[in-house]
Amino acid sequence: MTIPAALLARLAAATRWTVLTGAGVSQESGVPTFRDAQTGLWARYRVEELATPEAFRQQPRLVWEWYAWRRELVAAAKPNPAHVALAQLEARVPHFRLVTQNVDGLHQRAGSRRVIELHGNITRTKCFAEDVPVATWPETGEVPPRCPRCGGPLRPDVVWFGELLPPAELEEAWQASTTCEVFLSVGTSTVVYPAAALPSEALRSGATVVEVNPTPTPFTDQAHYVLAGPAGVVLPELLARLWT
Ligand code: BJW
Repeated sequence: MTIPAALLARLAAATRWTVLTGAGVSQESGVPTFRDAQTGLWARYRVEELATPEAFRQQPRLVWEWYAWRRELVAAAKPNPAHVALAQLEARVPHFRLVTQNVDGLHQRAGSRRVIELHGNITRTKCFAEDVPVATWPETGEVPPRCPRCGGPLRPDVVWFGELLPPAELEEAWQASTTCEVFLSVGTSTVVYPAAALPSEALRSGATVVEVNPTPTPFTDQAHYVLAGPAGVVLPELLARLWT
């Protein structure tokens, strides 16, 4: 992997970094990305058909079971070298912000301490009707289980299409993207808004913007630098070139 010397110099001099991650970062941990075909039982569904409040209203059991399957996948997955490299960056860079669209918690399991989760976390559950977190519920065999307070259906605590992102996290991500010196967009297709606007906002605010992705995205042509390769290879290499 060739990393331009000018980029290395820019990164070495910068103290304010913001990194946006997407599903590609967890791909090497065996967690499927969204715009790749799903596998096995779920191959005939598209994420747009399952990750919506309408889908949950119409087919709550189907949607709950999709998340139950994904929760098991995530529980069995381990952080990969990309997650580890980002945790190491947090420890080295004075003002480092990690913004993720991922709901799998693998950044935290790799040691990242401050993670801005824009789309929630699949390991948490909330009440569909009341929108409040629910930690435990009676196991009655019903799918989805019911909220112990109101009796309504429980759902994963993630952000579906058509729902608002958590306002504090979105504001923090916006601040981090518009005040950094370097911005890395890693393993995201940059098609799902408002997260997809963050690399452009960083660019507009004067940051040096780097995309890390083996495949071009709608943002690729705007990035100052493109490191075309898997995040689990590119990020450790970047760290090694900067600090050894
Ligand atoms: C590797 C790799 C390796 C592979 N290394 N890379 C403006 C314009 C148009 C539409 C809208 C707009 N604003 C809002 C919308 C509507 C909608 C939207 O954006 N639609 C678009 C599809 C057009 N947005 C919303 O509804 C959002 N809400 C909102 O904005 O509220 C206000 C509003 C509502 C309605 C209208 C207007 C305003 C909410 C979005 C919530 C997204 N939720 C999901 C599901 C989360 C829960 C769950 O996990 O089930 O979030 S969808 C899914 O996509 C998930 C992801 O976080 C998100 C982004 O996907 P990501 O991470 O980029 O993954 P992929 O699969 O797309 O890409 C993987 C990439 O990795 C690829 O590029 C590979 O090449 C790469 N890769 N291996 C590095 N080893």
